Amino acid sequence: MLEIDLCGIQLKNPTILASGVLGISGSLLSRVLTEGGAGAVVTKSVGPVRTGFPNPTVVEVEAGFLNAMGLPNPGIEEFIKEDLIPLANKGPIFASIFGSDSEEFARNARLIEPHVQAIELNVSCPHVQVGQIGQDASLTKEVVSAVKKAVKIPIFCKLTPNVAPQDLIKIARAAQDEGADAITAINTVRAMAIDINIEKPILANRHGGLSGPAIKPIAIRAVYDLATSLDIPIIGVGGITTWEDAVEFFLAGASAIQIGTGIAWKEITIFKSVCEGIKHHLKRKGYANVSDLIKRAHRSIKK
Ligand code: RRO
Repeated sequence: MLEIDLCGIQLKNPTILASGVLGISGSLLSRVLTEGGAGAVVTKSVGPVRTGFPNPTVVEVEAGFLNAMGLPNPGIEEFIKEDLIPLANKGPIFASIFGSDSEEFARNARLIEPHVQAIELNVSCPHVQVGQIGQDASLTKEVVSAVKKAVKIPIFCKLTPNVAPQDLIKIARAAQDEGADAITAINTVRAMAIDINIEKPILANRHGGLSGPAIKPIAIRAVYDLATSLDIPIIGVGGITTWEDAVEFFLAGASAIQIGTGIAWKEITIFKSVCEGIKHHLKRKGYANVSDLIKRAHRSIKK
């Protein structure tokens, strides 16, 4: 009932660990698949070595978290050796990669391809320069095209909400035209918090990305709008903490969903509880599987 086929990859359920949360080590990725019950996991974004931004890098705000980690990672070669090789394709593992240009993206994709089932292109971090690629349709096109030529496994392009709504669709179409197999929507929302006592921004980087329940309606809007004009699957992400949230994403047009901050909100077994809730909902509604829900909220405008 919950099994899905995502770009030719069989998942036991439609819940996926979002990049950046717990995907920092092989053992945590493995725990999310087994103990957590996720259908697949996405790694932390990896690419050239980066130490990340100084602390504070995370702050809890109303209904969410604000982060400016700054893409900290040990470098793609080290991550493959330390974390992916020991996992030896234990479950559907998707690699989130970044680079400063299309060649670097393609090189990183080639390096990681043997160790994962799909690649998610992070062109959308809201507070680092490389995240600006995803704000521009032609730069996004170049990256997707280069990676598509470099690897055979499916590629997902993760988009930023930090663009005008019409540009979000243009950028997604550009990715689809160059052969992206799916779109992941959305990365975090550019935001800020200020400490009223020290009278300065709380994050050392000043700006950060907002995640958690606060951004769910923005993500729902993005998925809904994208579903009106794309032919490829959309992976919905942004503020999911309950099965009801997941169902809302399917109705908007998502074929699968990712959970990230929801783990901090609840616990690692959130994937299992969301799946249980979806299953009961499908039964109650008399649906056979998740695909019966996908895009149903569009039916009044699309007959
Ligand atoms: O590492 C980060 O600061 C980060 C990344 Br790569 C991203 O894609 N989104 C985000 O909110 N933070």
